[in-house]
Amino acid sequence: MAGPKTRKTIFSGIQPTGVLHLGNLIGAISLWVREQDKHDNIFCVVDLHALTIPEAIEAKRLRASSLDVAALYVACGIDPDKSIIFLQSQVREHAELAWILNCVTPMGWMNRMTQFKSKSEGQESVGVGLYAYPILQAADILLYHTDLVPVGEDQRQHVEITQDIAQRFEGLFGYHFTRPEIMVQKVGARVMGLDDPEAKMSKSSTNPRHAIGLLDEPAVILKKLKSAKTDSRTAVDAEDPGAGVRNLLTIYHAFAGGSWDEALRRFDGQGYGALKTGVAEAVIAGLEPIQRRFHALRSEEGELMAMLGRSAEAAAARAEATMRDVRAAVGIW
Ligand code: AQP
Repeated sequence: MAGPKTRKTIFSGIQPTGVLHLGNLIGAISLWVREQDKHDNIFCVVDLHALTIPEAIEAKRLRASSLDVAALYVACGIDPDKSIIFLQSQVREHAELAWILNCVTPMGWMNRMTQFKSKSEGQESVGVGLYAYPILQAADILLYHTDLVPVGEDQRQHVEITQDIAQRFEGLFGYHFTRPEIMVQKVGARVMGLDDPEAKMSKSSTNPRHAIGLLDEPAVILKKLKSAKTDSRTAVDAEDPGAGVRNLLTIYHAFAGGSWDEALRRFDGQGYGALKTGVAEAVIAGLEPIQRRFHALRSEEGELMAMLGRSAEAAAARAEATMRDVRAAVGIW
């Protein structure tokens, strides 16, 4: 019989809906890397979630995009010997638990989800999958009896509803899921768009100057940062940086290391041109080894697939153990 857990279980994932950007790296992946030696880690490429906006994904590219994201996890520093890295669609229990949780989650709870409101805006037809997105996410998290969910600030509402769903399920069926807690970065939990410091940096923006992709070339990174929106002032005021400048300092801080105060002091009084060049230099230097490792990993697709296959087996064994009890609790086979 398994003894009590000695380490907390971490679960998190990213949708393979496009090239990952600095928000994904700073808000999520770098937090996973920082924490991975302390915990029992499970990192997923959530390709089933990517299906929730079918218009936005290129079906033919989705399999390749999922491998890109998995390779980026490793290239950014997730160690497959310390962490389970797998593709969500390879562990069928995610969809099975999501269905069961769909049946116990009140629609009123889903109607409050702000991400659904923003992602469904402007869509001609909205699929039921997008509406139920947080329930699939709850299934991902609960399946592994996750203690901590390291994500960007935008995911707080989804982790909270996961706790509510777990509580409701226990009330109905008497089965106890571990209640997950959110874990966010102190600085960088919400990286903003370079073109609009009031909007979250996102993969789905159509403005080419909005986000820095993790695979962007140095010249592209410099160009995007040079065009980043700041404000009508000309020099950095560490006491009161505007939203755009604060965002650039957040990006710098993530790559330069050190404290937030050091990042502020480093550019205090300097012109915005110098700030943008300094941030670009730090980003280019930080992304260079990631890009090198990524291309090496992608050139050995067989090895990448084999690693993902082993990890999917490890994840499936854990997911199946949970599902045996869940099926019995709800009375299905
Ligand atoms: N701008 C951000 N700042 C900090 N963290 C962020 N994350 C996303 N954007 C930022 C975090 O990255 C993880 C992966 O997110 P996702 O792709 O699964 O979903 P998302 O939040 O919808 O991400 P995007 O990039 O905005 O993609 P699209 O445009 O496809 O929706 C999560 O931990 C998220 O918090």
